[in-house]
Amino acid sequence: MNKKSRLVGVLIGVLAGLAHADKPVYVAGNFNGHGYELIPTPTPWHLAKKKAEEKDGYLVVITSEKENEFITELVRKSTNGELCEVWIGLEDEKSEGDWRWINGEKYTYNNWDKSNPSNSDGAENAVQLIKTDEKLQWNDRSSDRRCAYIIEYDHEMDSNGRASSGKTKSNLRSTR
Ligand SMILES: [Ca+2]
Ligand SMILES: [Ca+2]
Repeated sequence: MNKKSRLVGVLIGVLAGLAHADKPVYVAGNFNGHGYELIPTPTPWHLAKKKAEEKDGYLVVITSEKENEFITELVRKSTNGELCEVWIGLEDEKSEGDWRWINGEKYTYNNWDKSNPSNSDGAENAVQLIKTDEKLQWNDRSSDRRCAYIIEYDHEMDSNGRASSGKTKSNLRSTR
């Protein structure tokens, strides 16, 4: 093996090591005219909700199988093929078992894990995605837990993969 191929071998080893990192990284994408970004910073549910609102978005609302598939792929992309815990915008804080999407959309589609919602210790009122049999399914969890989260926007992300909020868009339009 010459020097160059040894170097290539080392580089491949380093890249393979990185590929096994299971911590999520930032990713963004568009689906059905909406933008989505996965924020990897472990964050309690209420703070994640607030951060999404500050960016003129909301914690992701999943209302169809197709949207669920898109979200699953987004999470895989963020973690090099793995699946991880991620907050979504569903809660039953006001009334136990009365699940509500935070953007007011009707709760009809669901993707609960078979042993959830469990409301364990009477204190699980926010919903996270969890890995079950290579799938992502829903689990109610204490909102104090720190998880990555997905922000959804009612418009697509810009070509740089950044959040292009309504505000930013109109700013761009007014820029000559
Ligand atoms: Ca509950
Ligand atoms: Ca639970």
